[in-house]
Amino acid sequence: MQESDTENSQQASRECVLLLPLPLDERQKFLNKEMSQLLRSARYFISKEFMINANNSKYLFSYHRLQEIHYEINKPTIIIIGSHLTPKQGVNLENLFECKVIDKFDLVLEIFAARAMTEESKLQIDLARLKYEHPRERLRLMHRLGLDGAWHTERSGFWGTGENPLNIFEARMTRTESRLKNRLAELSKQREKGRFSRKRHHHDSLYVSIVGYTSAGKSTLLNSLTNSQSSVSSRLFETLDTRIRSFKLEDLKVFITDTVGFIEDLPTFLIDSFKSTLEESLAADILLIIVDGSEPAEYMLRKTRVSIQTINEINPQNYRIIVINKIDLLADRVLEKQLKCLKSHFPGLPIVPIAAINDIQPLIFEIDKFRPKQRFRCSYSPSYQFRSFCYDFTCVEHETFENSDWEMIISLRKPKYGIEMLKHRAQKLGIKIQMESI
Ligand SMILES: Nc1nc2c(ncn2[C@@H]2O[C@H](COP(=O)(O)OP(=O)(O)OP(=O)(O)O)[C@@H](O)[C@H]2O)c(=O)[nH]1
Ligand SMILES: [Mg+2]
Repeated sequence: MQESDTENSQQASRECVLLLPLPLDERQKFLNKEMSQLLRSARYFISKEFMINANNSKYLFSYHRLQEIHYEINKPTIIIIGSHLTPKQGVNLENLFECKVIDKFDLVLEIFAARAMTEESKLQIDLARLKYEHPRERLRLMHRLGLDGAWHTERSGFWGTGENPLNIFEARMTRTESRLKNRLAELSKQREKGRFSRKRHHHDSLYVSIVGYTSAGKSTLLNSLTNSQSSVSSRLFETLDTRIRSFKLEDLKVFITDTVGFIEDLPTFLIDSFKSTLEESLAADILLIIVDGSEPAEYMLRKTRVSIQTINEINPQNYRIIVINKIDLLADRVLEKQLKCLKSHFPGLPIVPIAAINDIQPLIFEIDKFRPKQRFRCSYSPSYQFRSFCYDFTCVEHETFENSDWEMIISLRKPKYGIEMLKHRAQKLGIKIQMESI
């Protein structure tokens, strides 16, 4: 595992001026806070920061305030906007400040581009960048040609046939986009072949996928489960390329995938560009949705919601478990509160608390439940405590209650261990049980 934060902060040398929307609600507060994390991850150093009323459709921010700032900051080299800009707003701000203007999406793309290692993720980023730049480049070109405000079709006769620079530009964009898409389709087909051959060879294996908000601890969990050395950092979007590793749970081989993290407030076309990779990563038997339990409850809930929404967009039909991570940083009382909070907002989803760095046993136990099952009839002297223990640790299929004996039909994935555990519990509670394989 490599922790490279110190190194990163030393390299954080690009200076920028940050313009944030004045936070009028909790969501904007959260997004502004996240913006500084994104800047740190992209190695920017903020020389000045301003919060401005976002009440102007042409420039996003109050024009009057922007002029004051322009005067105050003299000659900035880079201005970063803590929000998304329409192409028109982006170009207007560039013209106003006469310098490079980067919005939130642009910034995320920069981070992604710096992390991309494989041909596929590089192409996916190129495609997203092309879609982002296309309308902006067109506006810049129109500005240079003195066509501001006029749509090129309105002036089609102006350049003579085939000479219109806007038509040439559009044709170039279309060619580049289809070249990128074709190559991505080829790569996707190759991956599909790999996946099928893996499934054919390991048909009795279990496929698990780790997903969740960026920096929740996905790669740390992958490392702990498989004893590997994927890069881990508090920088956002440390992982970009999907990784598949495997580990053994006794006789059961488990394949586990770690992939790009999610974030709130990204345009769908970025998710679209990564869709095929995400689709493959999410095509697993179990989806582990990792959340950082050490964050304040409202952030934890917000990030869990974003993760589940993003997953739902891809719509995989598989079993989901919420894994609350970093519990080593929590007092028992706080953990209880966080668990309660998750349970009430996401009813029906099992929740497993872990510390990916050093305490993953509860998750292994949960994954192990997916082993093929063996069924038993379990008769026991009436005890509500024992009954609720069975509900927690086995799969109860049916139960009957007679005066002297209660009975359950249960199934166990690891019969030897399960029977031992039930007997041990019964002994502690001072009740009699009888187990019979059926
Ligand atoms: N205290 C504590 N820190 C953890 C735990 N798990 C992860 N971390 C820290 O959380 C940070 C993010 O961990 P990563 O594993 O890189 O998170 P990720 O979800 O893979 O992040 P991205 O790849 O950026 O999406 C790192 O600084 C880890 O050391 C944990 O159980 N306890
Ligand atoms: Mg990671």
